[in-house]
Amino acid sequence: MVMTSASIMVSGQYHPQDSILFEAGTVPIYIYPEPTNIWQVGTPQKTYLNSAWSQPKGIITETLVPYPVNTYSVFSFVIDSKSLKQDYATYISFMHKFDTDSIVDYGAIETRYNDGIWCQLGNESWPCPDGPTLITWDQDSSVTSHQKHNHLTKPSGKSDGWLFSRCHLYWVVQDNSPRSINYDSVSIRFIFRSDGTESGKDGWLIDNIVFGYEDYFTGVSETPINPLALKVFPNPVTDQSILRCNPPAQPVTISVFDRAGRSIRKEAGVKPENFKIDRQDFAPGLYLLKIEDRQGKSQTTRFLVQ
Ligand SMILES: [Ca+2]
Ligand SMILES: [Ca+2]
Repeated sequence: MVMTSASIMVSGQYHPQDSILFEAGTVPIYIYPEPTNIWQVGTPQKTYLNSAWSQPKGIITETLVPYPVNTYSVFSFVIDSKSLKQDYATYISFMHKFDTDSIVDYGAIETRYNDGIWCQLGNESWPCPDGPTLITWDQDSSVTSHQKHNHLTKPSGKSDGWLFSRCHLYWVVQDNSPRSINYDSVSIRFIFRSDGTESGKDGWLIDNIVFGYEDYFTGVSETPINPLALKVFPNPVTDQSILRCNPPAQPVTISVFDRAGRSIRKEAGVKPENFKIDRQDFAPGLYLLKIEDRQGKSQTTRFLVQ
């Protein structure tokens, strides 16, 4: 029986682990106690930010009045270890709506693991020593018009109604990375800043934050070639990586699949130790590599391209 590998791929399975709806009994939210902090959990009662996504509460830059000048407002929460599975992407999604002075007043989202240095999601300043190995965003989708927006890295200006945003945080995929992660906790914080000019605008409203882990390649069938250790090294791929196979395998067919389950490279009759992965051939993201021997036994490993 011959099956093509691509036909058995199922990608992008979301496994929500927890949610923050801002009604009772959700994940604890920490609103930083600085005097200028204006985040409030409550019922929005402003002109544009006039209602939560899930009733009655959301978190908002003041429930009643326009946001003030010179605010630096932060709230954070912790994602616990069950959402941080090795080899998976942690994801966070949320509903939001905003109205600010374009560019000068804006939001930002940051993450870190344990007590490390905060890393801004979408900021070009790279690397983030205590941030994810790779961050990717879905484009914002407007719930009202189905338009796509690109406010993700710096929500500013006026949203077209409610937006759905989702961010994928890829942590280290293998323990041979120079950064090995301790999966104790990951924190996320939302920041809102305003400058010294009064705007009379509503600010930022967020609701229905959901987080969990995202599994790729869940439909892959394997009949492991035992005993065989297979890994891409170094991983993540930053320049050129090789395939390590122990003990050395006979020539095999090697296939590489992208996150959507598409076969993007396939070579037959190749010795694993001769297989090279060049950074320049791949878009940043997570990939599955599958080797298959002449007896039809197969084995997979994953690698991340930065
Ligand atoms: Ca709510
Ligand atoms: Ca302003």
